[in-house]
Amino acid sequence: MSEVLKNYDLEELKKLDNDHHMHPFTDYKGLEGEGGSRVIVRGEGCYLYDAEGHKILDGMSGLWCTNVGYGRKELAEAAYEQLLELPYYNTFFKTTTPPAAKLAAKVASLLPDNMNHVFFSGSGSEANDTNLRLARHFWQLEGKPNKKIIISRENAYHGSTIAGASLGGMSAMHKQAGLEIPGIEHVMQPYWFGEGGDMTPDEFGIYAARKVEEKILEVGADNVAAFIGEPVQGAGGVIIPPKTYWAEINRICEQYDILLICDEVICGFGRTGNWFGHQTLGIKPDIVTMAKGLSSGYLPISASGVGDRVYNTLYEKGGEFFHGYTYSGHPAAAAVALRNIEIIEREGLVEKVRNETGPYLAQKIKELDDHPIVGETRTLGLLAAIEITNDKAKRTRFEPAGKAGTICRDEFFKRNTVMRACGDVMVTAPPLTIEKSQIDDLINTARECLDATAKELGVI
Ligand code: PXG
Repeated sequence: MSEVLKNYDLEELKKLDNDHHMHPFTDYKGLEGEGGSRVIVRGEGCYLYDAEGHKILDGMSGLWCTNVGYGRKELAEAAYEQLLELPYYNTFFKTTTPPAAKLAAKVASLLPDNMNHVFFSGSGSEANDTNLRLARHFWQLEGKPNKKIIISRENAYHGSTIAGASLGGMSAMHKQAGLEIPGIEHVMQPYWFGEGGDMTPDEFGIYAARKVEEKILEVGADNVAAFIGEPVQGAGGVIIPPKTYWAEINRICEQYDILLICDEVICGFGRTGNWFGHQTLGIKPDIVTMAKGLSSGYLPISASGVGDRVYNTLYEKGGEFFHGYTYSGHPAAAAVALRNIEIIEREGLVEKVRNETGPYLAQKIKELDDHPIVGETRTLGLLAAIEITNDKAKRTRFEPAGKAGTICRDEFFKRNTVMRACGDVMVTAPPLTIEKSQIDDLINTARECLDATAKELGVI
């Protein structure tokens, strides 16, 4: 880091930020009222350091993305070397660069056998825009131009661009921009704790999947291009579908000839104990969205994995695909992503999550089940959630919704630990390098925060 960036005056920095910086997903007046932003200045392993010198355990991997942890010198070197050699060139107009070509091949080798091509974008949102365009273009080329509708789920998160937010099922986002765009339909999410009622999880998994089938029958299979889903909904609250759900979705997509888009932006690159969530959950995707863990967030890059069925149609019948971004396959970002994948392989991080830290996190977080305000804990690999409830049997919430989660999140903040609140669900997704002793710290802090939350709510 340059000295200029190190020699900041904290108060001045906060003022500049407050006066000029519009943060994402932020209530501007509210942020100012709370004294502005926390200034993060450094990262190492699973820890962040703020400008006041606090050491913070990052239970969220930044925003679900720093899979190999912070402070990886070799990722900085990969960027530096590539920036010196060739900082930028595009991948349009019959050109490529060594990192882009190698990364495409590497990512394809990790994807299913029938998925051999990759389209690069800059972010998860852009990749999902790409996917929407790919799916509609595919069906036009197949002579079925009416197959345009994309079915998604309520409370899904697929990004913040117009297509990303439309594909997502966050009603607050839709309201602010008059979304969703035409041709997108939302059905029930497979969220047993919140919406499963008296059904067993397995019954509910089938029930929720059949909502997709009902929607297809309602709008007509001849009008449906694709179904999109996160293997496990991340931002929605680490919603791990019942075991029956994805098998039924596979069946439905096959039966009605609908493309299956798997949004692996959070679940990819080891998070669930396999390279991808679709492997862990037995999903058969035609298109896969990747971002975040692809480069561990060190530089922005995303990718769409494109299955042979879609690719071959574009190849045989498509002519030019009129789509692409200035930064598609950016050489420095691609070089970092390649080195990042190398680190994940070399350090056996996927296996570590599957065999060691994933099971350990599952075991430790289960110990919180006895807490008076915990309704359920659930994990898959290094994704975990704690449901805060005011009635364990009825699975109901404290009023008003979201208050308990906010209190609990603030308690974590006070203890220099990051866990995120999705409404009243506390979620964690630590770096894949996390050690068992750090998982102990995370869960011990969680118990303290739940105690403090229960006290503030007048429960204990
Ligand atoms: N798909 C999924 C499944 C995501 O989680 C995106 C697409 C969009 O990626 P980009 O790179 O365009 O942001 C995401 C991003 C949160 C939070 O608060 C989650 C995301 C982004 C910002 C905040 O949990 N996920």
